[in-house]
Amino acid sequence: EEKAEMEENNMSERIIMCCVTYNLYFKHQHTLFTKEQIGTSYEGRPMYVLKFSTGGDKRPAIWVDSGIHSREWVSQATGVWTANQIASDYGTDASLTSLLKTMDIYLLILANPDGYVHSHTSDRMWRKTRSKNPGSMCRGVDPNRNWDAGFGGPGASTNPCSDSYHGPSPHSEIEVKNVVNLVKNHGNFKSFISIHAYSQLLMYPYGYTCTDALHAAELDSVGRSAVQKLSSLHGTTYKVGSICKIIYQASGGSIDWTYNLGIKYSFAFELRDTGRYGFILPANQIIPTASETWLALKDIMEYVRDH
Ligand code: ING
Ligand code: ZN
Repeated sequence: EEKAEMEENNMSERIIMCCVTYNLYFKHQHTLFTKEQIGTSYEGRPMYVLKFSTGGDKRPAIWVDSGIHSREWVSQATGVWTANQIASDYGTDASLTSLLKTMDIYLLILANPDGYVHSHTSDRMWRKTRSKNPGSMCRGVDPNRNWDAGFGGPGASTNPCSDSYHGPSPHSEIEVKNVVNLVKNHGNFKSFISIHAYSQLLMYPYGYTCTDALHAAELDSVGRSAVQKLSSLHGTTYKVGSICKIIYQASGGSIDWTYNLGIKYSFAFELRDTGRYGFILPANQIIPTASETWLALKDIMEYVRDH
C-alpha cells in the first residue's frame, strides 16, 4: 500500500551513469532537477550534471563535483547520496527549501568517468583520466593539475607516468574542458566545491602558491563554521586551511582556477578517513561520511546565499 502511494505521489527519474545507477524520488509536483549533458569523456562516456532548480534563468548557483580522482570512491558515493538528499529534503528541510528559492545547485557526480570505470575493472588505485600520452606507454593526466591556474608549477609533474602529471597544456583533458565551458557559459556561479578523499580537510585557495588569497580570512571562517557543523553529527574532526598550507603545494587545481575566475567561495573537501583505510574506506562509513558532509555543504550554501 505504501509502495503504491509512493508511485502515485512521487515523481522519479532513473539516472544511469556508467557504473552508477540510482533512482531519485521527490515528493512534489514540479520538476526539481534536470540532467544536462556537459560533454563526453575521452572514452566517449556522456558526462551529466544534475541541476537542482525551482525556476528562473541562470540564478546564482553552487557547483559541487565528486570523483575527479577515480580511486577516491567515497567521493562519488557522497555525490550520489547528496543528490538523493537534495531531492528528498526539498519541501521539508527549511534551509534547503529556502536556498532553492533563489539559487540553483549543480552536482557533477562523476567528474572522471573513464577513470572510475578503470578503478573498478583494472586498477583500484587509478587516479587520473585515461587519455593517451603521445610518446609514452603511460596513460592519463591528473585532472586536478590540468586547470589554468599556476599550470605546470610546483606540485605537478611533467612525467606522463606520474599520478600528478599535469598534461600537455591547460584544459587538455576533455573532462576538465567540459566543466570549464559550463562554468564560463553559465557565468553566475557563486561557489564551487570539489570533493576528494582522504585526510579530513576543508581547503580553500591557493594550492599553487602559499601566498594568502585575498579572501583567505573570510574563507577560513566560513570553513571553520562548516566543519563545526560536520563534527556535530559523529564527532569527525576536520582541519581548515589553504591547500598549500594544509596539505601540500599543488598547481593547476580546479578551485584555484574558479577562485581566480571570481568565484570567491571555492572550496575542496578531503573526506574520511585520516589514513587507516585511506581510499579503501569500508562501505559502512559511506552514509556517515555523506551525511556529516551534507551538514558542512549546507552551512557553506547558506552563507553563500546570505552574502
Ligand atoms: N588531494 C588533492 C590533490 O589533487 C588538492 C588536494 C585539492 C590539490 C585541491 C589542489 C587543489 O592532490 C587529493 N587527495 O587528490
Ligand atoms: Zn583527489
